[in-house]
Amino acid sequence: MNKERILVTSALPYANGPIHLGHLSGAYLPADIYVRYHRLKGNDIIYICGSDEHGVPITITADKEGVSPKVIIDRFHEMNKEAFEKFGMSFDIYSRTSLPLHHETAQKFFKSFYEQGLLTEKKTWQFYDPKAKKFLPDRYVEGTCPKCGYEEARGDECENCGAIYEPTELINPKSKITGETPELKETSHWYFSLGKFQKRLENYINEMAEKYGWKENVLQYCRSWFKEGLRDRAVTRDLDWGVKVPLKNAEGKVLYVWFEAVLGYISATQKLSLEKGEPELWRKYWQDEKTKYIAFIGKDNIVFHTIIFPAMLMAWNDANDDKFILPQNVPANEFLNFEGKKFSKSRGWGIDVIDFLEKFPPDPLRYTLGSNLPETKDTDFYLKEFQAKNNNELADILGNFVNRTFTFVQKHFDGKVPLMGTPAKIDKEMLQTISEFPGKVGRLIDSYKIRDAVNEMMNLARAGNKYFNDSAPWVTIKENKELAGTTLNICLQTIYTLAEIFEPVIPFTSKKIFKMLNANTVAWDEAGKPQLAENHPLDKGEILFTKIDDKVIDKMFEELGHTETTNEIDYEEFSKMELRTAKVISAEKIKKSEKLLRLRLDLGNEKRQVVAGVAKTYSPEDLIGKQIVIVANLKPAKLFGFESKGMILAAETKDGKFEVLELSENVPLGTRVK
Ligand code: B3M
Ligand code: ZN
Repeated sequence: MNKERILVTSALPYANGPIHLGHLSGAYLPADIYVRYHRLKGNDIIYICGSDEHGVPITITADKEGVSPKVIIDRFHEMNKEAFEKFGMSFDIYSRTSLPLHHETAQKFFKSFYEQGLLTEKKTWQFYDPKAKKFLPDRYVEGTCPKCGYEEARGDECENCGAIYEPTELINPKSKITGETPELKETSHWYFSLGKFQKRLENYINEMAEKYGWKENVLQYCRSWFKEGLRDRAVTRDLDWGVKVPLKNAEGKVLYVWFEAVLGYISATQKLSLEKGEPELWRKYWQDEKTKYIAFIGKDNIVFHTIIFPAMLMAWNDANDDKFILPQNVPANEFLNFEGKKFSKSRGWGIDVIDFLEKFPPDPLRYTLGSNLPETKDTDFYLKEFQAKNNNELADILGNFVNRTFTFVQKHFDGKVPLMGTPAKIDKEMLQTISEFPGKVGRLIDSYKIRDAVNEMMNLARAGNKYFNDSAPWVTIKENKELAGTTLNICLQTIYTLAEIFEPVIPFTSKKIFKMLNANTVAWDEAGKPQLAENHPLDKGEILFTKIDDKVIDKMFEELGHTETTNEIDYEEFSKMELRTAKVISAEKIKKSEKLLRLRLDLGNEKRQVVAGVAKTYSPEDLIGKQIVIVANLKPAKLFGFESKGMILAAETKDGKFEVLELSENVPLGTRVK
C-alpha cells in the first residue's frame, strides 16, 4: 500500500496561562490520537505545535503581574510543555513564536505581501486610553458585541457568536487597563486585502469540503463569513511586544498576533528541520503537493485557519516559486464545559492539566476526554463520569479482561501462549471479530469521528470478556485442556489487538500491555491477525488500572468549592415553596442579639416583618432599599420576642458571613421566583 505523507498541527496555545482540560479535548487529544494512529499505519507524519507568545493576551497577563512579557512566556511555555508531555502528547516539536527564526519567517511573508501591493497603509481612528497613555489594541478593549449583544465581547472577536470585527465597532467599549471609556485617536495601520481572495477561498473550501468531508460546524462558520463578504483586515498593532513590522516608518508597531501565529506552524517545522540537521526537510511537508495537511483547532479559531491562513498562503504562492500546500481539512471541535459550566480561569472553575495529573495518571483522563470529545456539539466533563469511566470501563472491562486472561495463563499454561487447537464456531467468530477492529477503528479516526473510534475500541474488550465467559475455560480446563488452551490463545491475541488499537488513546497502558505480552506493535493493518506464536513466553502480569474511590472525587469537589446535592427532591416538592421578591423598607438591630436584624419588607400588596441572621455581615443601612428574595410561606416563628414571617435567601461564605441574594433588575414586588 502507498504510504501517505501527512502534516498535522494543533493550535498554538497562548503562553499566558496553564492548559486546562477544555484545551485538551478541543485541539490536542484528537490530533494526538490521529497522529499516533497514522504512525502505527506506517505513514510519514509529523506533528507540530508550540507556544503562541505574542499579542495582547500575553501583555495583559504581564501588565497584571507587573512583570515583562518575557517572564510570562518563559514560565508558561515550560509549564505547558511539561503538562503536554505528562499527558502523553507526541508532538515532534513544541516550538515557540518568540524564536528569531519565527520573526524572520513572519517578516518574509509580510514583505512579500507588501511588495505585491496587498498591504495598504490606512489612517484610522483607534481607541486610546488617556489615563494609561496607550493605544488599546483588540483585547485591551471589552464591550458589547455589535452582532449578538454579548456583553463581555473581546475587542477583536466575540466568544459568544464567533463574529470578528474592528474594536471600534464594539458597543460601550471599556479599557481593560483602567476600566475607562477609551478615546479615539488617529494612528495608521497596514491592511491586508483579504477581499481579493474571497472567490478563490470559496472555491478552495468547497472543493476540499466535497472531497474530504469537512465538518458541518466548520462550513457553517465559513459560509457566514463569505456571505457577509471578506473585508480588508488590519494586520499591524500599536504594541511593543511582538514581531516588528519590517518597514522603515513603522516604529512602535508589530504584526497582529494572528497574522504571524499561524506562520508559527511553518517556523516550528523549520526549527525541527534544523534540529534534525536537515534544514530543507520542512519543504517536504509544506511544499509538496503529495502531502496532506490537517489543522486541528477549537471552534474559536476557525476563521483564522480556514480563511486568513489559506489566504496568506495563496498570497505567498502568487509571487514566489516555493509554493505552500493549503489545509486539506480543519476538523475544529466545539467546547468542553466543566460540570455544566464554562471553564473560567478568573472564577477558578475547571482543572488545569498539571494539577489533574498530580492526582491521576494520564490514560484515564485521555480515555474519558476521548470518549466524549465535543466533535459535533459542546460536551461536559464531569468528575463522576471520569470516575465511572475509570472504574467501570477501564478497570472493569479492559483491565479485567487482561487480568483474568493473564492469571489463567500463568496458572495453567506456565505463562506461555497456549497452543491453538482446532477452532470451533465460537473461536472462529472471535477471530473474525478481532480481525475487523483495526479497520473499523481506523476508518472512524480517518473520518475524524474520533470519539466514536475511542468508544469502539472498548467494544473489543467487551467482546473479549463475553468470549471468555461463553467459553468458560475454568470448566473446560478440567476435562479438555486443549480446548481451554485455544480459548486462552485467542484471548491473548485479542489482548494484543487491544494493545495496538488502544495505543493512540491510552499509550502508557498500551506500552504496559505490550511489555506483559513480551511483544511489540506491528503495522496497524496487521494487528487484527493473530500475532503471538504458540509457546511465546509472556512477561509478568500487572494491574493496569486502580479504581478511584468516592472520597477522592468528593475531595476534589470540595477543593472546587462545589457542593453536591445529595437529597434530590422532585418538582412538586419544590413548588410547595413560595419564593417571592421583596424590598427592604426598614432595618434595625435587635438588642441582645449579635446576629439578628429586624427587617420590614414590602411584598407589593402586603408588608411584613422578617427577622434575619445577617447582622454580622450587614449593618441595617446596607440592606435598606435592596430587592431580595424570601421564602414567603414559611411558618411564622418568634425570635427574641419578634415575630418573623418568612426567611430571606442568602449564601453563607467560608468565614461565616452572608451574601444576601439580590435582584439587579426592577421586578414587581411580590413576584414569584421559580
Ligand atoms: N493562540 C488562540 C488560542 O490559544 C491562539 C491560537 C493560535 S493558532 C496559530 O485559542
Ligand atoms: Zn457576538
